[in-house]
Amino acid sequence: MNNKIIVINGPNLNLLGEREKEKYGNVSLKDIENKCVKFGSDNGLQIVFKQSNIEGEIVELIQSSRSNYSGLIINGAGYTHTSVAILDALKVLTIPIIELHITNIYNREEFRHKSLISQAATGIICGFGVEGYIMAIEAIKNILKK
Ligand code: CA2
Repeated sequence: MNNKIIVINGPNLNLLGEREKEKYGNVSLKDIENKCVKFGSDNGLQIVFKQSNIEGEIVELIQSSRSNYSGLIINGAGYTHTSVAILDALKVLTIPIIELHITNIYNREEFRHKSLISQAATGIICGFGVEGYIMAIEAIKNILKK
């Protein structure tokens, strides 16, 4: 175990804090990254933050996490509801995986109620706003401690 955690963010999350602030809050992805890195270092964990709008790039990030990380957090954004490729990539991993959503996907439109990637997740956090990122790091920290 190397205490490194990768946080993967899917499409459009690079726009956080710029649009739909009532839904997603007014902090940017960079603000969230800074908060996560700080929380990680206070807790003996190295946090590596990534974002991509491209499905194949997300698959590659997941594949390359296999031997380099002790845990993975993913906000698959729109791909959550559509991507068999991301599910298949996650299924290969043996490290803890937390699926994360800023909003509660179950009180939104019906097409968001189905997550394809949940099947590969150790646990799911959704609906707690951007604080969910810290909750997800804490969840992995507790799993790794066991
Ligand atoms: O609640 C979440 O974290 C979501 O993963 C966000 C996705 C959505 O498709 C999922 O159903 C739930 C959308 C990410 C779009 O991010 C934006 C951020 C700012 C402005 C516009 C879009």
